[in-house]
Amino acid sequence: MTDIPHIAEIVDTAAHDATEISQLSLSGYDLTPQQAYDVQAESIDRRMKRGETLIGVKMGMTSRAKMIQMGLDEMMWGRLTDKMLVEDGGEIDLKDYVHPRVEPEIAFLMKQDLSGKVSPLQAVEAVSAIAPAIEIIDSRYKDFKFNVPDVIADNTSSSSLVVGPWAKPDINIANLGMVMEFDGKAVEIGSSAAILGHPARALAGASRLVAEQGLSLKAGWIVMAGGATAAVALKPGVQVRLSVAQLGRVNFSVLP
Ligand code: OOG
Ligand code: MG
Repeated sequence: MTDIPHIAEIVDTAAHDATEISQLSLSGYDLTPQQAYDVQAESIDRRMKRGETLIGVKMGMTSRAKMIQMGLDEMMWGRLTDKMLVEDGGEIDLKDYVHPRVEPEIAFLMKQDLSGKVSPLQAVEAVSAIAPAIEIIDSRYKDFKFNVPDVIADNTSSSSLVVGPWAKPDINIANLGMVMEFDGKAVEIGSSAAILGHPARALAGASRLVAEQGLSLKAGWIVMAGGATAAVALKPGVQVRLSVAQLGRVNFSVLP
């Protein structure tokens, strides 16, 4: 028997206390992907019992750059809560994280509920706005190493997100240049096309994958499309900025 509540407590405590743990798969917990999603759901329930609310979902492994960096090739998703939001222009403290990295992303704001198999076009029709966004991922596992069930159980390394100004959804987001800077110097340069050829495919993927867990994307939720480039490790005192062509900029800084 796999003790889902016990494993959920392990990953939740690690995330809450920002403490490193060893991979579940190396600690005698060999989960199936479904059991890993059960652990994730239960660990987020624990956060909700502490007063957090669900604000959306994030997609992971939607670009080749991310798949190559992490050595995984399966699209996955995680849950976002209100406590994970960092305001545009805000500050974070590295002591609240284990070994955080940042990723340049695109965020969707849902206009209506969406669930199940939909085309990318149907997916964008359910959106009310689009924004440039930075995801701060922070695997709770030692050395940022994991297999697919490990990372799904750990809420796909979800830690924080910074969302920029919302734009009308009629902008063509197929191929927008994305530049992520540390202190004004480009550290990653990419395109929204790196996200499955078009970020709308990530949104359609989110709709399909949450339905497999009996859920739907809700009106008012944020959906993060996934990193367009490899993730970059944060350093004390760094100012991080993402500029996305036509969508604008989003930034935050790390306390020294
Ligand atoms: C898993 C999360 C991946 C993305 O945008 O691809 C992710 C990880 O790399 O730690 O957030
Ligand atoms: Mg991400």
